[in-house]
Amino acid sequence: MALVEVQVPDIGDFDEVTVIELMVKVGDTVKAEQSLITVESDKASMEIPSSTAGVVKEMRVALGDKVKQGSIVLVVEAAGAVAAPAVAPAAAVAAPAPASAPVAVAPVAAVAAAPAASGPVQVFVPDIGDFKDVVVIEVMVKPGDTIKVEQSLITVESDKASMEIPSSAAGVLKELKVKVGDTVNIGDLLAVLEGTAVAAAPAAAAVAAAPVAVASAPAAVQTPVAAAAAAVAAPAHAPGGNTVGLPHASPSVRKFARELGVPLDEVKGSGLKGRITADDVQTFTKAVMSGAAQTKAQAAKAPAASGGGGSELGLIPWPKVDFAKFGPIERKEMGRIKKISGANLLRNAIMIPAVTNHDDADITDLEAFRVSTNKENEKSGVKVTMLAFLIKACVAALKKYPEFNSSLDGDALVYKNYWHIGFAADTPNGLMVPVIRDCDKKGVLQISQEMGELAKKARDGKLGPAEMSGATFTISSLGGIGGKYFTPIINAPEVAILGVCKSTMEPVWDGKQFVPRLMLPLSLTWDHRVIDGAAAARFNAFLGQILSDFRRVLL
Ligand code: CAO
Repeated sequence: MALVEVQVPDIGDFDEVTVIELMVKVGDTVKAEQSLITVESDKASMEIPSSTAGVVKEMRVALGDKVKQGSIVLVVEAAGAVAAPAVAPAAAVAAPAPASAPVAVAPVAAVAAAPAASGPVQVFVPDIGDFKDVVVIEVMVKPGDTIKVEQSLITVESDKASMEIPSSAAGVLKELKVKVGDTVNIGDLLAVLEGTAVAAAPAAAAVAAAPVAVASAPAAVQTPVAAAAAAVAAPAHAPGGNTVGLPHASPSVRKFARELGVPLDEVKGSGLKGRITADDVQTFTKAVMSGAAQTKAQAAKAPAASGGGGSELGLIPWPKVDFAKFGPIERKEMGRIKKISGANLLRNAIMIPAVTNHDDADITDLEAFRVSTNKENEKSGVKVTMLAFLIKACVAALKKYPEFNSSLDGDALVYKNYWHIGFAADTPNGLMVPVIRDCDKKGVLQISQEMGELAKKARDGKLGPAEMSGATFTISSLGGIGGKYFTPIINAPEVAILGVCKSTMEPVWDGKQFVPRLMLPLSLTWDHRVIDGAAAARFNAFLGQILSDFRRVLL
């Protein structure tokens, strides 16, 4: 068995093209004519076929490599005599000429009928190789546009290749004779330009060259010629295309996307058959820049960052408003923490069937106790806060109703036999949730002290990841600020969160009369997949009982 070096055949006028896809690997058995790699220039993409059957022994190219005619793609251990054309690079080079025809034609393509001066200039579809009835899949210009020589006018696609058809003349586009979905053939009138036409003499020459090469190719290499043509043409970007799976877009759109760093496979195509157009790339870029959408890479960096544009949920797009139309504006990038917490909140708000129960707890006696404790402990420097009592009370309620201290894992519930309580802290950088561990084992004084330290660290931006992880339940207290009730968002994978607002003196009916009591508004949000409404009401009621008589914590 002979080792055969498979080379890049004649690829027309392109000096160098980039390898954008490897379709085989070492050890693969390839057939003669099977596509090996996809290469791309700024005007066309094509697959390079194997001229021989056999087993791939060595890859000589990698993604991103630049190759040109004669570059060795890979080494095949040839099966049988078919190796001949491949080992004879000269023949192989000569052979695939027609294959390169659509490629070679593209940049020099449309032949101007009127070669000079001003006035109307007709632009026709040039020689596009063996392809007939190719479909116009993209129109890149519109009447009124000023067109340069060799500027791409349309993209056409056969079942085997896609290529851009450039203009051979310069001028203002007066009339476009084709539209998306039309089929065109060599010689069809494509456009009429007004202006100084530039005859495409070299283009015409190049166009002519391709058939000449084909015509002059020796009969013996006609088969590989055809093979190469077919393989070049393989539907690299065909929607739902066979082996390839590349996004469906023209080479210039690919180039445009590459320049912007846009992951084409994440762009939704609005063109014919879902083809991605330059406008789609622009729209995608704008959406990412405005924060309305995220690339998969961004989502991976901020793990919870999903649901950016809502497109995956089938939602209508986020409204795009030019606020400057209505008055002066100032645009400021959000900070990193806000972006991350925003993405988490969005996911949790969307994904969790959450319900919020509101209730009031009578903390008159507890507040009196807290105030007296703080007076007694004035010298210790540790101030006991209402939140510390709430943490202890919640631990008691979580122990009584363990599903509130659980997490969903598929169809199972994970009950945690530890009680780490997170508390929302308002910081200059945004919302953070430090976690106090093992609150069941700590007294109110120790919890108050740790809370003070963690809140300071949060505000100073010094919280480590370990200090923000592992919570089993979270409390969000706006008590120091104000408000009555709110609907906190669950901090997944926890299944419930308690929101607390400012306590106020209220007249409470004691059965005989109204008496002034200090009432603390509670808002408990819970995951309805895990918790039932009755359980939530019981949890709140129990919490209220503890807060109104804290001795119950001991029971
Ligand atoms: N009712 C009435 N007064 C309350 C109260 C309540 N429920 N809770 C606290 N207070 C009082 C305190 O007693 C304190 O008063 P004094 O200064 O007279 O003693 C004052 O309000 C300030 O308390 P604080 O907010 O500094 O302390 P805290 O322990 O209650 O809270 C912390 C600490 C870190 C939770 C808080 O500073 C904070 O960041 N809260 C915001 C949390 C938040 O943003 N939640 C929303 C998340 S959803 O977007």
